[in-house]
Amino acid sequence: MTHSATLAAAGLTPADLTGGTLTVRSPIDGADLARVHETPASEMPVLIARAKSAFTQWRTVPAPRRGELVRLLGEELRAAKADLGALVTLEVGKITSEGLGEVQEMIDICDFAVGLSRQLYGLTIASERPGHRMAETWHPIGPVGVISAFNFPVAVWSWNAALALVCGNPVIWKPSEKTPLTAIATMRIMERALARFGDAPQGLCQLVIGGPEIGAALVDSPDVPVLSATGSTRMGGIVGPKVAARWGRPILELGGNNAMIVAPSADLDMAVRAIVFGAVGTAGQRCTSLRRLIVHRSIRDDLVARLTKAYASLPIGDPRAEGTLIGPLIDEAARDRMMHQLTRARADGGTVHGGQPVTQGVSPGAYVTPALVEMPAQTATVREETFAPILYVLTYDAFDDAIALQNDVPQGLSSCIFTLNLREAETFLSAAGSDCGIANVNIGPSGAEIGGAFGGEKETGGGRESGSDAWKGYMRRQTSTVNYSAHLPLAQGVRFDL
Ligand code: UN1
Repeated sequence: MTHSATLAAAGLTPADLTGGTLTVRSPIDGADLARVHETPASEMPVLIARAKSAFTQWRTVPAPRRGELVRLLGEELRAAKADLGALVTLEVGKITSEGLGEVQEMIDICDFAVGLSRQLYGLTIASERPGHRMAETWHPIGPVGVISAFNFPVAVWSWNAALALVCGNPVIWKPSEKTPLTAIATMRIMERALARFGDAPQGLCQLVIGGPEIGAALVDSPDVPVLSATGSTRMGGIVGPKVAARWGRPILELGGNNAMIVAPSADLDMAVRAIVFGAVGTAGQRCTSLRRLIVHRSIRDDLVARLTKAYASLPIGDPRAEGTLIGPLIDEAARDRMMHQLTRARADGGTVHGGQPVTQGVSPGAYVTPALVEMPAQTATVREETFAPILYVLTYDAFDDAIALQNDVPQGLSSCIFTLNLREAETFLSAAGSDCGIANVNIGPSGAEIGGAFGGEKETGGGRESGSDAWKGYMRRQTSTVNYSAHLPLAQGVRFDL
């Protein structure tokens, strides 16, 4: 399929693609895809006001009816899955099956949110006073700002939007400047769902396109009570304090430095498959990508040999081609950062296998061979997240040391262990085990299902999105006490008789 056919199939029109100031290039071959119109910063107050006014209507629509909108969105996404998936591939460079998988993740969260729209459960609480009833109720909170990253250009919006909408909140979305096209195409799909829904307020779902100034308008506005931001720790370090300073609620999903402990009893065939998908899938550009292997000394040489063999045969190239497993990095800057980190790792005493730019047999783009780096220790280089397929290999002797190494990085997103030893598996999951938001046994760190809460601790930012009770982050909690007696007893037995 030509690029223009992919763009057209995803519903993008010449007006979307021309006449603007933001240039979009495909990482597949560097082709110019579009010049997209940016939202003038001066318009942001109007757009935020529109969301605020949509809120006053949407919050009173019964939640199951709000769920109907998300159900329709799920239907439209099912119909558009192939076309939107292909656009994700074109704009981000993910292989076809991962582009489709990203849209499936959107469909899954819609299904989850539809069910949730009938389950925004509160509590009844036993009152200590006679003739009193206590309850906890969840209410809509207001416009939710979503700042998303290039690597999951549409799924992360859907995690936030599907929950925010059933929770009664409008959504304003600022996608990465690298991926406005998938965002525009997603809004078209949303518009179809809104049209079928019928009477949703204007301004319920808005898209704004542009750079830091546009993001700052959302970050700084007291009319955006929840701001969900996905991206680097550096970005979160700016956004989080600003939102907190105006008493807003940040939901931050920032860097990861995800490890796998491979214990002597591990099923190595399974471990190798999980390692390769975790480290080189999405060209190492998931926040959950596997970045560190912590391997027991007794199996280290065997595992490294198996991995170097597996790495040698990985098909790298056009992500649209059948059989390709590694597409390009998002841009040249990403490739340069990868090469820079490998130079640092060598200077730290690391032995690097792979990690070369690929220029033969591929279109112009930031194609690389994934790197496996045997490290003498967990140096400062290893402790940094690099958004590229670099896998550092570290060695351990005692199990406690493996857990200590796993935890001794600033980030705390995802983690895993391969072991058939129950004591090791349960210790890893215990309070004294992995300190990450996600901890897995005998599967890799990436590719989480939407049913669980997604996010992590420490420099990962502490936010939770997607499943479980992450919806509570998009609502305000109200505790109410009703006195149906003819007396006015005070709590804690306090006497205050007039
Ligand atoms: C991200 O990289 O920002 O768990 C999200 C995963 C995907 C989501 C990744 N479901 O790898």
